Amino acid sequence: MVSKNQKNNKSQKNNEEKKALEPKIVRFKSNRERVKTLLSQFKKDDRVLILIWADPDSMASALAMKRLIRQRVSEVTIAHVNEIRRVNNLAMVKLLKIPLVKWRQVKVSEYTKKILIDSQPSHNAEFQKLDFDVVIDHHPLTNGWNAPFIDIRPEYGATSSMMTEYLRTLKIKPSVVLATALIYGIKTDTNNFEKECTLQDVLCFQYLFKRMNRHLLHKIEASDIRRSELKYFRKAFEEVKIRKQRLFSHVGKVPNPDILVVIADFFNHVHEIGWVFISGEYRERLIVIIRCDGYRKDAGKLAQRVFGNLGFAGGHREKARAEVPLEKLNQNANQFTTRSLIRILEKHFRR
Ligand SMILES: [Mn+2]
Repeated sequence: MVSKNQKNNKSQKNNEEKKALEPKIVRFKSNRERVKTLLSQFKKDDRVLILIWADPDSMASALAMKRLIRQRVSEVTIAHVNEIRRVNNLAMVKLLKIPLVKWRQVKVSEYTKKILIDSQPSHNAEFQKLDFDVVIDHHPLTNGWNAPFIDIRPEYGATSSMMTEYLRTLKIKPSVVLATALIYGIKTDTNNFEKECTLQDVLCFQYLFKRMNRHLLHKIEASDIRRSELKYFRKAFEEVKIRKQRLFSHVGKVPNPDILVVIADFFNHVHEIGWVFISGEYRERLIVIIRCDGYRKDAGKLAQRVFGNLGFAGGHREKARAEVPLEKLNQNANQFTTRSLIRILEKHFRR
């Protein structure tokens, strides 16, 4: 019998051993060699577990991995460690029928091989407990782990692009569902190619574009509001106050700050409105979403100036966000109103 203490000692020792590990990176001469080495990790009777932190890129990449190996092994299961909350991601799972199981429901001992995709073992406490056979990712290389097969390419905008290359190398034509998933993965992780990415990401996008279904993609991208969240739109409309081409609305308590972003983006469509400020309360914090046209305006700088010393504030020229603990504003949650929002911001526009 192993006592709890012994067990703790053992896991502590394991953790220390893992910390000292450094992933051994093999440089492949070609895509062909890389794919061959990947496939050589698997045997016909292997039961394979693919583990992900579910987001569009990881889900698409896991689907592609399943497609690559499903006929070469006896079983492939995709498990996710996080709760999927974003409505777009829920829509992706539902519309593309992505076969996912929750990590809690997985018996790891039933699997002979484990794959980690779009993450590295050091990224998450659950991942850290496991020894992976394959790790494929596009984040910067981290220490504290190793695996028989490693493919880390930080210059890539998305793991979906890397997986598209694997498919192409094996001349596997992706199905409509898989192509649509991979396109959405690339679009999300590169922020529609606004973030840093490589020519490879663009080429993969072009290759997948002919094979995807744009109606499916559009429905996934457009689904960003829950039915239960429509009432916050009504509140936002009731609260709208416009001062000199600046639109303000305090929505009050929200179950998820994402809805404030959707509302702010909506009001940013209004002609002749230069600035949009939408605020709400989430977990004892005031969340302020800022939108403007970015022309001779800088939302990020304004957020910094107004909220920088109170909490988190930042963003780009046309989009910004601030999160401030309500106590720092000397306000009770129910005392904060659209007028308070106007008062905080207007003095920064006066010269
Ligand atoms: Mn990714």
